[in-house]
Amino acid sequence: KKIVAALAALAIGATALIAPAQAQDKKYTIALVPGLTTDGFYITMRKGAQAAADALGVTLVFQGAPDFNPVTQVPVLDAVIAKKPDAILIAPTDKVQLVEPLRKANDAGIPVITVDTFIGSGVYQTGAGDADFPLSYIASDNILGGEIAARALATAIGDKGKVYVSNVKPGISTTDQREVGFKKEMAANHPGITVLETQFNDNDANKAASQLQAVFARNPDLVGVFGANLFSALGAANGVQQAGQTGTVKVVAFDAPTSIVDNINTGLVDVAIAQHPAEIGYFGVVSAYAHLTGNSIPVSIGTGFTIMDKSNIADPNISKYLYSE
Ligand code: T6T
Repeated sequence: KKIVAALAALAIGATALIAPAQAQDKKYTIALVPGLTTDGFYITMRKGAQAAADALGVTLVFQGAPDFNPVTQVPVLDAVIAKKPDAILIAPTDKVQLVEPLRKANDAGIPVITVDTFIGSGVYQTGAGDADFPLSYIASDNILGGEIAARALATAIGDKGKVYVSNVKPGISTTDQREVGFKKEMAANHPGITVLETQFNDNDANKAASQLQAVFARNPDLVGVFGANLFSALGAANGVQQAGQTGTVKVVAFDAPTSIVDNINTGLVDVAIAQHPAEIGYFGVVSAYAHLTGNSIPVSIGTGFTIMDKSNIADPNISKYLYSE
């Protein structure tokens, strides 16, 4: 019996020794397809992904489209699939339109993890629905982010008056959820606030700025705006400035490009809600690697927020969450 037990222990020991060595021999390539390439949010995500890739000896390929649009993202994805990476991390630019293109990757045996945005309902590996095949979803809690934005804007405007959401376009999981969270919080806890119709800017800051001025022209008693992503927020803030309403029309911004610091310091933006995109990238690569080396991974990983305002923006523990350029 003892001999059998000893042999079994040896066998287990031997596998334990061999498995990591084999894993190290294989040089994995992981592709990261962002929502778009020229966005501080995804540039920062790439840095986090690269840090994990360096630590694990993985090759990271970063390939994306210049704008946030399924029409330009799908051909990039097709090109990435054709190169047969070991895994794909992707921020799908539409929760419906990216399902079939991503299924091609899955059918080709390439594991898919979505980062930042999701497809379908974002609840994966349930056996229900036709879009639950990705292995994991790694992102901010965007409903919560919208609620935080609503509370911040309510505080800034003394809990009363007209506000609206400057948003990208319907169908993007993240920004849809931020709007849902924002409206839910306003309806539940801020009866003195009227939320006007959402303005969709197609991720174009200039369009968001013009829309701010048009909404203000129709509603001279406008007191606040929630910019639901980086370009929506910067555009809305520029619109407030161009309308000569700095400090009168309050701005709560989702995302934290470096230019937000000036906007906060001059009082143009009251609060910025920074996501932690480097963490999303880091844990994306670690999760893909864990899966490729035979380990199970969480079906979802949530990353946090850092709330920035005039009182804390100079603190390095806060400003370290500003996005890279
Ligand atoms: O807000 C981020 C990201 O979370 C969203 O999905 C799309 O817009 C950003 O990239 C900011 O521009």
